[in-house]
Amino acid sequence: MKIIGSYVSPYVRKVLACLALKGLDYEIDPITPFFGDDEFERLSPLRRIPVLVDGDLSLCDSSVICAYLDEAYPGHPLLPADPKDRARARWLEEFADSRMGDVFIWGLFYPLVVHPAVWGEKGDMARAENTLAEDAPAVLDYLEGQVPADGFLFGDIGLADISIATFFRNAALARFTIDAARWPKTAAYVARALAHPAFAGLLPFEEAQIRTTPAGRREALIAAGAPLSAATCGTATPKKGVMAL
Ligand SMILES: N[C@@H](CCC(=O)N[C@@H](CS)C(=O)NCC(=O)O)C(=O)O
Repeated sequence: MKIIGSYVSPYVRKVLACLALKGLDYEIDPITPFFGDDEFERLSPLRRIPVLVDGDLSLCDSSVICAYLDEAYPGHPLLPADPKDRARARWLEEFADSRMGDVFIWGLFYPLVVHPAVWGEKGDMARAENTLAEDAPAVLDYLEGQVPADGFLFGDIGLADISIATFFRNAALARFTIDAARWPKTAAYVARALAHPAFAGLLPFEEAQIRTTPAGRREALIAAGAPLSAATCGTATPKKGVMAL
Protein backbone atom coordinates (compact mmCIF):
# COMPACT_ATOMS: atom_id res chain seq x y z
CA MET A 1 0.00 0.00 0.00
CA LYS A 2 1.12 3.53 -0.66
CA ILE A 3 -0.03 6.77 0.96
CA ILE A 4 0.54 10.08 -0.81
CA GLY A 5 0.58 13.07 1.50
CA SER A 6 2.58 15.02 4.06
CA TYR A 7 2.99 13.81 7.65
CA VAL A 8 1.83 17.28 8.73
CA SER A 9 -1.65 17.02 7.15
CA PRO A 10 -4.35 16.19 9.74
CA TYR A 11 -6.17 14.03 7.19
CA VAL A 12 -3.01 12.09 6.29
CA ARG A 13 -2.23 11.69 10.02
CA LYS A 14 -5.75 10.29 10.53
CA VAL A 15 -5.17 7.61 7.87
CA LEU A 16 -1.65 6.80 9.13
CA ALA A 17 -2.92 6.40 12.72
CA CYS A 18 -5.65 4.02 11.45
CA LEU A 19 -3.05 2.03 9.50
CA ALA A 20 -0.95 1.82 12.69
CA LEU A 21 -3.96 0.65 14.73
CA LYS A 22 -4.63 -2.05 12.17
CA GLY A 23 -0.95 -3.04 12.05
CA LEU A 24 -0.74 -2.52 8.27
CA ASP A 25 2.54 -1.74 6.50
CA TYR A 26 2.73 0.97 3.85
CA GLU A 27 5.07 3.20 1.88
CA ILE A 28 4.59 6.95 1.88
CA ASP A 29 5.26 9.76 -0.60
CA PRO A 30 4.99 12.67 1.87
CA ILE A 31 4.26 15.54 -0.52
CA THR A 32 2.52 18.81 0.32
CA PRO A 33 -0.57 19.01 -1.97
CA PHE A 34 0.50 22.31 -3.53
CA PHE A 35 3.71 20.64 -4.78
CA GLY A 36 2.18 17.75 -6.76
CA ASP A 37 2.88 16.80 -10.40
CA ASP A 38 0.48 15.62 -13.15
CA GLU A 39 0.48 12.07 -11.77
CA PHE A 40 -0.67 13.47 -8.42
CA GLU A 41 -3.50 15.32 -10.20
CA ARG A 42 -4.47 12.12 -12.03
CA LEU A 43 -4.73 10.24 -8.73
CA SER A 44 -6.25 13.16 -6.79
CA PRO A 45 -8.51 15.25 -9.08
CA LEU A 46 -9.09 17.84 -6.32
CA ARG A 47 -5.28 17.99 -5.70
CA ARG A 48 -5.86 17.04 -2.09
CA ILE A 49 -4.11 14.65 0.28
CA PRO A 50 -4.29 11.88 1.42
CA VAL A 51 -4.38 9.44 -1.50
CA LEU A 52 -4.22 5.67 -0.92
CA VAL A 53 -2.93 3.33 -3.62
CA ASP A 54 -3.57 -0.34 -2.89
CA GLY A 55 -2.63 -2.47 -5.91
CA ASP A 56 -4.88 -1.37 -8.79
CA LEU A 57 -7.14 0.71 -6.50
CA SER A 58 -6.51 4.38 -5.79
CA LEU A 59 -8.72 6.34 -3.39
CA CYS A 60 -9.03 9.95 -2.24
CA ASP A 61 -10.51 11.37 0.97
CA SER A 62 -9.53 10.19 4.44
CA SER A 63 -13.06 8.98 5.32
CA VAL A 64 -13.33 6.89 2.15
CA ILE A 65 -9.83 5.49 2.75
CA CYS A 66 -10.48 4.60 6.41
CA ALA A 67 -13.82 2.95 5.55
CA TYR A 68 -12.04 0.87 2.88
CA LEU A 69 -9.25 -0.13 5.28
CA ASP A 70 -11.79 -1.25 7.87
CA GLU A 71 -13.78 -3.30 5.35
CA ALA A 72 -10.84 -4.79 3.47
CA TYR A 73 -8.48 -5.60 6.34
CA PRO A 74 -8.93 -7.37 9.68
CA GLY A 75 -7.22 -6.24 12.87
CA HIS A 76 -8.30 -3.48 15.25
CA PRO A 77 -11.84 -2.38 14.15
CA LEU A 78 -12.02 1.36 13.51
CA LEU A 79 -15.75 1.59 14.29
CA PRO A 80 -17.69 0.24 17.30
CA ALA A 81 -19.98 -2.79 16.82
CA ASP A 82 -23.33 -1.34 17.93
CA PRO A 83 -25.25 0.38 15.06
CA LYS A 84 -26.11 3.44 17.17
CA ASP A 85 -22.50 3.82 18.32
CA ARG A 86 -21.30 3.34 14.72
CA ALA A 87 -23.63 6.10 13.54
CA ARG A 88 -22.45 8.44 16.30
CA ALA A 89 -18.81 7.64 15.51
CA ARG A 90 -19.44 8.48 11.83
CA TRP A 91 -21.07 11.78 12.79
CA LEU A 92 -18.12 12.73 15.00
CA GLU A 93 -15.75 11.82 12.15
CA GLU A 94 -17.76 14.07 9.83
CA PHE A 95 -17.90 16.89 12.41
CA ALA A 96 -14.12 16.66 12.76
CA ASP A 97 -13.34 16.44 9.02
CA SER A 98 -15.68 19.31 8.08
CA ARG A 99 -16.04 21.74 10.96
CA MET A 100 -12.76 21.16 12.77
CA GLY A 101 -11.00 21.23 9.39
CA ASP A 102 -12.59 24.60 8.63
CA VAL A 103 -11.77 26.03 12.02
CA PHE A 104 -8.33 24.63 12.86
CA ILE A 105 -6.87 24.15 9.36
CA TRP A 106 -8.40 26.80 7.10
CA GLY A 107 -9.00 29.24 9.97
CA LEU A 108 -5.73 28.86 11.86
CA PHE A 109 -3.01 26.50 10.60
CA TYR A 110 -3.36 27.60 6.98
CA PRO A 111 -3.11 31.40 7.53
CA LEU A 112 -0.47 31.19 10.27
CA VAL A 113 1.77 28.36 9.00
CA VAL A 114 1.00 27.08 5.48
CA HIS A 115 0.15 30.25 3.56
CA PRO A 116 3.35 32.15 4.48
CA ALA A 117 5.50 29.02 3.93
CA VAL A 118 4.04 28.07 0.53
CA TRP A 119 3.13 31.43 -1.02
CA GLY A 120 5.65 33.66 0.78
CA GLU A 121 3.04 36.17 1.93
CA LYS A 122 1.06 36.91 5.08
CA GLY A 123 -2.05 34.76 5.67
CA ASP A 124 -5.53 36.02 6.56
CA MET A 125 -4.92 37.35 10.08
CA ALA A 126 -8.51 38.60 10.53
CA ARG A 127 -9.74 35.04 9.96
CA ALA A 128 -7.19 33.63 12.42
CA GLU A 129 -8.28 36.16 15.07
CA ASN A 130 -11.94 35.28 14.56
CA THR A 131 -11.07 31.58 14.85
CA LEU A 132 -9.41 32.15 18.21
CA ALA A 133 -12.17 34.43 19.52
CA GLU A 134 -15.27 32.55 18.31
CA ASP A 135 -14.95 29.43 16.17
CA ALA A 136 -12.46 27.41 18.21
CA PRO A 137 -14.30 28.04 21.53
CA ALA A 138 -17.59 26.92 19.92
CA VAL A 139 -15.99 23.66 18.70
CA LEU A 140 -14.51 23.06 22.16
CA ASP A 141 -17.85 23.75 23.88
CA TYR A 142 -19.43 21.07 21.67
CA LEU A 143 -16.63 18.54 22.20
CA GLU A 144 -16.74 19.06 25.98
CA GLY A 145 -20.28 17.66 25.91
CA GLN A 146 -19.28 14.66 23.76
CA VAL A 147 -15.97 13.26 24.96
CA PRO A 148 -15.59 10.91 27.93
CA ALA A 149 -13.84 11.82 31.21
CA ASP A 150 -11.76 8.62 30.93
CA GLY A 151 -10.68 6.39 28.07
CA PHE A 152 -12.04 6.89 24.56
CA LEU A 153 -15.44 7.49 22.95
CA PHE A 154 -16.45 3.88 22.31
CA GLY A 155 -14.15 1.76 24.49
CA ASP A 156 -10.84 1.22 22.73
CA ILE A 157 -9.42 4.08 20.62
CA GLY A 158 -11.06 4.22 17.18
CA LEU A 159 -11.81 6.30 14.10
CA ALA A 160 -13.87 8.99 15.89
CA ASP A 161 -11.14 9.61 18.49
CA ILE A 162 -8.46 9.72 15.81
CA SER A 163 -10.50 12.04 13.58
CA ILE A 164 -10.95 14.55 16.42
CA ALA A 165 -7.48 14.39 17.99
CA THR A 166 -5.54 14.82 14.74
CA PHE A 167 -6.68 18.46 14.41
CA PHE A 168 -5.21 19.43 17.75
CA ARG A 169 -1.74 18.43 16.57
CA ASN A 170 -2.02 21.04 13.78
CA ALA A 171 -3.59 23.52 16.18
CA ALA A 172 -0.53 23.06 18.44
CA LEU A 173 1.77 23.72 15.46
CA ALA A 174 -0.10 27.04 15.12
CA ARG A 175 0.56 27.59 18.88
CA PHE A 176 -3.00 26.84 19.98
CA THR A 177 -3.48 24.90 23.20
CA ILE A 178 -6.76 23.86 24.82
CA ASP A 179 -7.50 25.86 27.98
CA ALA A 180 -7.78 22.97 30.48
CA ALA A 181 -9.55 25.19 33.03
CA ARG A 182 -12.38 25.91 30.55
CA TRP A 183 -12.51 22.54 28.71
CA PRO A 184 -11.00 20.02 31.17
CA LYS A 185 -12.48 16.84 29.65
CA THR A 186 -11.49 17.76 26.10
CA ALA A 187 -7.96 18.80 27.12
CA ALA A 188 -7.35 15.48 28.93
CA TYR A 189 -9.04 13.39 26.20
CA VAL A 190 -7.01 14.96 23.39
CA ALA A 191 -3.76 14.55 25.37
CA ARG A 192 -4.65 10.85 25.93
CA ALA A 193 -5.39 10.27 22.26
CA LEU A 194 -2.27 12.03 20.96
CA ALA A 195 -0.11 10.05 23.43
CA HIS A 196 -1.43 6.75 21.98
CA PRO A 197 1.30 4.90 20.03
CA ALA A 198 -0.76 5.18 16.82
CA PHE A 199 -0.10 8.96 16.92
CA ALA A 200 3.09 9.12 18.99
CA GLY A 201 4.93 6.82 16.53
CA LEU A 202 4.45 9.44 13.80
CA LEU A 203 5.99 12.35 15.73
CA PRO A 204 9.64 11.87 14.64
CA PHE A 205 8.51 11.92 11.00
CA GLU A 206 6.33 15.02 11.49
CA GLU A 207 9.25 16.77 13.14
CA ALA A 208 11.60 15.81 10.30
CA GLN A 209 9.03 17.07 7.79
CA ILE A 210 8.57 20.39 9.61
CA ARG A 211 12.22 21.25 10.17
CA THR A 212 13.30 20.65 6.53
CA THR A 213 12.75 22.38 3.20
CA PRO A 214 11.43 20.29 0.28
CA ALA A 215 15.01 19.97 -1.06
CA GLY A 216 16.37 18.09 1.97
CA ARG A 217 13.14 16.50 3.17
CA ARG A 218 13.34 13.02 1.67
CA GLU A 219 16.85 12.45 3.06
CA ALA A 220 15.81 13.70 6.53
CA LEU A 221 12.74 11.46 6.57
CA ILE A 222 14.70 8.41 5.44
CA ALA A 223 17.27 9.14 8.18
CA ALA A 224 14.40 9.29 10.72
CA GLY A 225 13.25 5.83 9.54
CA ALA A 226 10.15 6.86 7.56
CA PRO A 227 9.01 4.19 5.03
CA LEU A 228 9.41 6.42 1.96
CA SER A 229 8.36 5.22 -1.50
CA ALA A 230 11.08 5.16 -4.17
CA ALA A 231 9.05 7.32 -6.58
CA THR A 232 7.53 10.70 -5.74
CA CYS A 233 4.79 12.89 -7.23
CA GLY A 234 6.53 15.96 -5.76
CA THR A 235 7.50 19.05 -7.79
CA ALA A 236 9.53 22.17 -6.94
CA THR A 237 6.94 24.78 -7.97
CA PRO A 238 3.66 25.22 -6.08
CA LYS A 239 0.31 25.11 -7.88
CA LYS A 240 -3.03 26.25 -6.40
CA GLY A 241 -5.53 23.52 -5.60
CA VAL A 242 -8.89 23.15 -7.35
CA MET A 243 -10.68 23.90 -4.09
CA ALA A 244 -8.37 26.79 -3.11
CA LEU A 245 -9.99 29.25 -0.72
N1 LIG B 1 -12.12 15.70 2.98
C1 LIG B 1 -10.72 15.51 2.64
C2 LIG B 1 -9.93 16.76 2.96
C3 LIG B 1 -8.48 16.65 2.56
C4 LIG B 1 -7.77 18.00 2.59
O1 LIG B 1 -8.39 19.07 2.56
N2 LIG B 1 -6.43 17.97 2.63
C5 LIG B 1 -5.69 19.19 2.56
C6 LIG B 1 -4.36 19.06 3.30
S1 LIG B 1 -4.56 19.07 5.02
C7 LIG B 1 -5.32 19.49 1.12
O2 LIG B 1 -4.98 18.58 0.39
N3 LIG B 1 -5.41 20.77 0.72
C8 LIG B 1 -5.03 21.22 -0.58
C9 LIG B 1 -6.06 22.13 -1.21
O3 LIG B 1 -7.18 22.20 -0.69
O4 LIG B 1 -5.73 22.75 -2.21
C10 LIG B 1 -10.21 14.28 3.42
O5 LIG B 1 -10.81 13.91 4.43
O6 LIG B 1 -9.23 13.67 2.97
